[in-house]
Amino acid sequence: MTTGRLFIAFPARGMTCLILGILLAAPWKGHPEEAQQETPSLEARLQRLEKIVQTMEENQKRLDKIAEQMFLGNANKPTQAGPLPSPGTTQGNPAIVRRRKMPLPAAKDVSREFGGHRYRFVATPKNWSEAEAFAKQEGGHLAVITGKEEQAFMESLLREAAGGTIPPTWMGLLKKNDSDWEWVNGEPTSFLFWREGEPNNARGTQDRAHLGFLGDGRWNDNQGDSPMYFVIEFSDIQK
Ligand SMILES: [Ca+2]
Repeated sequence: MTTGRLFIAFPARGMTCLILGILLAAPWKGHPEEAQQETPSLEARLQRLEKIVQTMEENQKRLDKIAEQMFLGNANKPTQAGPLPSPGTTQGNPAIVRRRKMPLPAAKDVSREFGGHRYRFVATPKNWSEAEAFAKQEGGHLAVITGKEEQAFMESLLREAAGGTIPPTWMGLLKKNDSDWEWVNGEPTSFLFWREGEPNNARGTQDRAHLGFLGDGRWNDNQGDSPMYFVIEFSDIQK
C-alpha cells in the first residue's frame, strides 16, 4: 500500500458515519413474512449498529497503526544528504525533504505572537533533542500548549508556514514515565489533545509528542530521533 492510498483511506471515517446514518434511517429489510412476524425492535437495531461501529473503529485503529509504522519506516531511512540549511533560514528546502525521505511538506519560517508570547515555526527539520537544544540556545523552549485557544493558534501557525497543511512539528511534550507526560517548562499537563488511539507507543519507543501526523493538528507520540519541523516559544515577544 502506498502512502498516497493511505491518505485516501483516512476520510473513510466520514464515509462510515454516512453509511451508519443510512442504516439507521432505512426500514428493516427481510422476507415479508419475517417482517410481519418479527420486526426487530429499535433496541435490537441499535445493538446491531453498535457492533458495526465497534468493528469499524477497530479497523480504523489498525489502519492508523499501519500508517504510523509506514511513517516511521520512511523517517528512519538513512539520509544521503549533505548539511542541512542553517537554522533560521526563511525558506524550507523541498530538495532536503526529498533526500531525507520524510513526508514533510515544504515550509517556511514564520514568527507570530499569541497570549503575550512569541512563537517561531522553524522550517529546518531536526530531531526532538536537537530542536529543544536549539530552542534553548535561542532563549526559548519547544512550544507548550496548555489550552484549546493555544492549540488553535498553533494549528493556524503551522498552516501558514506550510501552505495550508499541518506538517509534522515537534512541541515540548515528553514522556515522564510509562503513563505520564510532562512539558519542558514544567507546566501542568491538564490540557492534552491526542489523536484517537494515541499515544500508542508504537514499537515501544515513542517518548516525544508532535502535531501534524497525517495532517492532523491533534497530537501523536513518536520516536524522538525523527527529523521534523518544530516551534519555539519565547516569553519575550521581542524574540
Ligand atoms: Ca504514536
